[in-house]
Amino acid sequence: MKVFLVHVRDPQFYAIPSKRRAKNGRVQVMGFPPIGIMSLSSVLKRAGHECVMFDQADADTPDEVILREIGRQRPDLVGLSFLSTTSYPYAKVLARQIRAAAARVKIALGGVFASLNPQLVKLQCPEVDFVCRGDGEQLILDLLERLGDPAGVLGVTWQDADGTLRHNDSRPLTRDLDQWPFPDREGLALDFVESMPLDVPAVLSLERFTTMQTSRGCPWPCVFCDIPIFNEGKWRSRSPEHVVAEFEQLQRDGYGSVYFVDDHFLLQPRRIEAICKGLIEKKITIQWGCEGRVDSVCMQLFPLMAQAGCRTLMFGIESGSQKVLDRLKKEQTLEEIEAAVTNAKRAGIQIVHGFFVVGCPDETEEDMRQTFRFASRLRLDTFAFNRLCVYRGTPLWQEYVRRGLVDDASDWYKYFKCSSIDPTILPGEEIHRIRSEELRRLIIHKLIRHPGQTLTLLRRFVRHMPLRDVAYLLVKPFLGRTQGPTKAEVVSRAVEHEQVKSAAAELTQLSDAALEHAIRESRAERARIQAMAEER
Ligand code: B12
Repeated sequence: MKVFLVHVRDPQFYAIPSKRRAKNGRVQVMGFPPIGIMSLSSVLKRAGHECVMFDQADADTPDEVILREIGRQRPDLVGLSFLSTTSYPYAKVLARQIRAAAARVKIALGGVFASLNPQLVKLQCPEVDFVCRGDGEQLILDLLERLGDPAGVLGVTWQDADGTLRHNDSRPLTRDLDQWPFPDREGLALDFVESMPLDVPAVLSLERFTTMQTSRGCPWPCVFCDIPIFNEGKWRSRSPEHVVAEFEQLQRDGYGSVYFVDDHFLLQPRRIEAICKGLIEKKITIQWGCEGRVDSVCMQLFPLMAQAGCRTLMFGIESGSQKVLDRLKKEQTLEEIEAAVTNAKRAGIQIVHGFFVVGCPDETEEDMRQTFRFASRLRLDTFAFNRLCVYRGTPLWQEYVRRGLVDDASDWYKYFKCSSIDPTILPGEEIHRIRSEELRRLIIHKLIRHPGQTLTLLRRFVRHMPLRDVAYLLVKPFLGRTQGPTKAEVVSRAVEHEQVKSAAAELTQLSDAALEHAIRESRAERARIQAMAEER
């Protein structure tokens, strides 16, 4: 059978101009590859199906091309894959357009957001035939065998001929992840460029970049995260041998850099030790990065990890106030954070990153300032201070429902900056002011007290980015609030600004009628910005 898989995303999160191409002629995208559809594609191809992938970040295949190809090639199934609440509006609009263009094609949706809200999504998107929950590998194979009658396909939510909503039983989580082939990375004509995550999109390396998933899930109870629900509180992993074999394949394919998208890579010391030893033994030269908790029992393995090519280690630090950490149910201490960062730097990990959140429930101005003071004590190379947001499926969402701050029936497809709905949080403007002030102080502190560390990092950026863009990254916090993209941002397209995030949140709050228009407008706006950047 023929399957089309589309990775739906908000293109604003991707910044490299469309005309830029890798040496092999492929369009370059700054961001992560769509490893979800790549995983499904290899499973489909191994089973003898035909599979064509599209990524909405690919300027060569805008939606019109995807629609045209659906009309021309008439696939048996179109699978739309998207991760988060932020990309749901795009998935909804695309599903509608596909239905309008091809009345009979079967459409399936999958990914974290769809998995957590299946009935609601199915009712709101009647154009979609199947909402698929959880792991998709076996599910999509089973679905292809029962497209006409999916009653027996575990993990599918659908509507029968009478219009009755059917929510098939869930699929038991498979622990044997080694059974699946490596993702089909070569099936999509795109090359990816590695940048710092989310709010610091500075280019890290121009080596061929990809992501890898070596484990799924995280058992910790942080109130802002929905991963424990998505994975039923379980953590499952691939064997070290399977992971090392994938690295060997990637090395043969010319990749130079890999980032693990595991929810908690640092969970099991014996497995990590075996992976690192395997990478060293097989002479893998690929540099890699991962994220994990600071209280990891793997800390003594940091030197071995560095030796095995671990260049980047990202910690979910969240706050420098123990009170806030406890409120977020982070179950980690400030001492553990300091120990983890110090040990990672001592071990020779080149880039140690701290993810922080501000605008947390019950966080006072003093707590927030304490977070920045704490960050300046840590030997972090890079850091990001994002506003805490709330998503359905998380314990925090449930708390807000109980407190009457969100309405589960009408808000389920929205997400909010916590500061815009929770009265125990400082107002957004206040947070912005304190954050800007403290960020400036932190940057000056880094420049004066740790000039070597800062220069090493800047040298890395300068290797791959125009000097003016790097300079702009540094001075941006000193420029005050800007309206819309500044000239320099237009030039680099490598600097995200807060408005993009706010616009993404607002988009999820629009009525369906306004949605299509808003997306069209924002795409037109982006095309204008891009054209200006390319003109220069
Ligand atoms: C990597 C990652 C990113 C990358 C994006 C990578 C990409 N290609 O787009 C970056 C860093 C850019 C990112 C950004 C954001 N992310 Co993110 N991200 C992740 C992370 C850690 C891993 C995703 C991944 O690669 N998984 C591996 C692949 C193999 O799994 P998968 O895609 O889920 O696919 C499997 C199944 O879902 C299923 N499946 C998927 N699609 C389909 C389709 C069909 C038809 C079928 C049958 C099956 C199926 O089959 C696949 C194989 O089993 C997840 C956490 C997680 N575990 O999912 C968070 C996560 C998805 N992100 C999250 C968030 C909030 C965001 C941001 C909004 C953050 C922000 N404020 O900016 C942005 C939004 C970006 C966007 N436009 O969507 C939340 C989403 C919560 C929610 N309810 O919305 C998550 C769950 C993290 C969390 N702990 O809460 N993210």
